[in-house]
Amino acid sequence: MLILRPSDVASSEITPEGTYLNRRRFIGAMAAGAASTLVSGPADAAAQEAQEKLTPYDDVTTYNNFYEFGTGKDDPVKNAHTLRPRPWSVAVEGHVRKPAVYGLEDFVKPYTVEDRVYRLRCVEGWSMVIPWRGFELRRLIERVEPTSQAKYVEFITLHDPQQMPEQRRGTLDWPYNEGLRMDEAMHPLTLLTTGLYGKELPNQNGAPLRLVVPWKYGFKSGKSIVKIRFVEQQPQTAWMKANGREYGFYSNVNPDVDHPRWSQKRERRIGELGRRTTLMFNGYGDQVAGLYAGMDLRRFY
Ligand SMILES: Nc1nc2c(c(=O)[nH]1)N[C@H]1C(S)=C(S)[C@@H](COP(=O)(O)O)O[C@H]1N2
Ligand SMILES: [Mo]
Repeated sequence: MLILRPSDVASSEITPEGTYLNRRRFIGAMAAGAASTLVSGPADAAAQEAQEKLTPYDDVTTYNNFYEFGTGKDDPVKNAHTLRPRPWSVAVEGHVRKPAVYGLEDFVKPYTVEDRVYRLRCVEGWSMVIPWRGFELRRLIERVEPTSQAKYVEFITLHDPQQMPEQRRGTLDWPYNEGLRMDEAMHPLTLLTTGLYGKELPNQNGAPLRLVVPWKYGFKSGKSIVKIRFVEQQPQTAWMKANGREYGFYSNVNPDVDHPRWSQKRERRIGELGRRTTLMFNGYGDQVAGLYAGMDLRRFY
């Protein structure tokens, strides 16, 4: 039997956007555990905390990548009203002892954490800082009891051209899918999110359930997930199928491995002028570098 730990942040404490930069809240988040911190290590903690402001809600929800609604940054906010995020169910299948179709309410509430502030680094060279509401994916994984054959987890987005009109076109091989190695999926930083800035996820951000893996490029964070499949072989993802030379399975943020068409050394933080240095593993190296010990990250990009 799993021990459920309800969020220790009461809903009455949820801070409205704009007041998030209260220094004490950030210190509180750090004390609560390494996994919930924005910063990568004690040495640069104070500096990072001072420098990294949350990306304004209006930018987070109007400048998006969600190709099911078009390829322009402002297409998702204009077009995603056709998505119906409720009711919603998620099928969990493959190498698990307890396959199931879950309604969102089945497990979300007791596991929910608020205010997980993560950087999101798009492979295109822009980034944001977003406070998520969600739950650690490992809670769901523990619940469905994967067998020893489960080596990878695949995440599959809704496939319904009525709700996602761009799926009538061949922009990608629909449905959008992504994947993680089992240890990456079990990492406490890996979230299934249901909200941001203390509110339900807007459709354009991947309502009602969206993966967030902060040390990887943004495209690994699949939106509007309807299926989670435990598999033995590394899945082919939508982006690998579109261009496997440019988009690998791991896709860890890595300033030393350029995209074939551009450098990944720097990034533009949305809302800021100028560029910042991109950090190895997006700044989460202290927590995740161990997952890749001994791996050639140029080969496994
Ligand atoms: N289903 C789906 N998920 C997706 C995408 C997409 O096109 N379809 N785009 C990805 C990319 S490239 C990025 S950078 C992030 C963007 O998330 P945001 O719009 O919430 O900032 O979502 C990712 N998840
Ligand atoms: Mo992206």
